[in-house]
Amino acid sequence: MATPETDIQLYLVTDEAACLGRDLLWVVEEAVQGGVTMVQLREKTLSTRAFIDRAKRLKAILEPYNVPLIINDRVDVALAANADGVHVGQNDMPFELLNQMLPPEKIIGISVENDRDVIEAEEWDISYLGVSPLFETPTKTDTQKPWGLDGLRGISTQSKHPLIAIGGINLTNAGAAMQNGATGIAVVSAICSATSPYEAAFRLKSMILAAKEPNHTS
Ligand code: TZP
Ligand code: MG
Repeated sequence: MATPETDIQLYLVTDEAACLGRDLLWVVEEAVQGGVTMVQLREKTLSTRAFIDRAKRLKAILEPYNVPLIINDRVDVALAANADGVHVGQNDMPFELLNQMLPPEKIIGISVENDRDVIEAEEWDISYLGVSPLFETPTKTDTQKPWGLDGLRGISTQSKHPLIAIGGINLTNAGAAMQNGATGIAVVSAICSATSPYEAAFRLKSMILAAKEPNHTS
């Protein structure tokens, strides 16, 4: 497992429907220019071939910015597109198998939805935990109970892994997530559905950086 060169900070998870008819690759590039530091390609309906094709095109866009590309669920697609890593949930490829299948330099992220998931993941050499969902969100509804800020703080006292909070995060609560133990945040709609994905990413990134300042008070 690899650690990303820099902190994950602002992680964009893609959702074509959330892009409101705009080109997904355009949305992602705008967001990266605004400050996104990692991108996850999350496709639930594409054929394998179309998924690989999209991943390759996204990789070519992200490479000049030195922004890693993570593939949701599909280790085969990640390997075929030479992506930088894979993100899995609790019903996807188990960590031990993923770890055997991926070269050691690849990033592995895992979603945790309850305390047992967190404890189990402590044993594993992974790049980050996705704290999922932090808040309730219409973007993904097949989840367990949201962690909330108290739950996030609890994980941060317990886990050695970087914590990336995801679910219902936007400009109104990104700062609170950071102040309650997140090392970074992941968003879908706050960027994909924003009028300006560039502007949304820029503002979210500014909040994250402000919350990371040692004498930050608010
Ligand atoms: N995993 C947990 S919540 C979620 C995913 C992919 C969706 C987050 O979407 P949004 O729009 O940022 O709430
Ligand atoms: Mg999954």
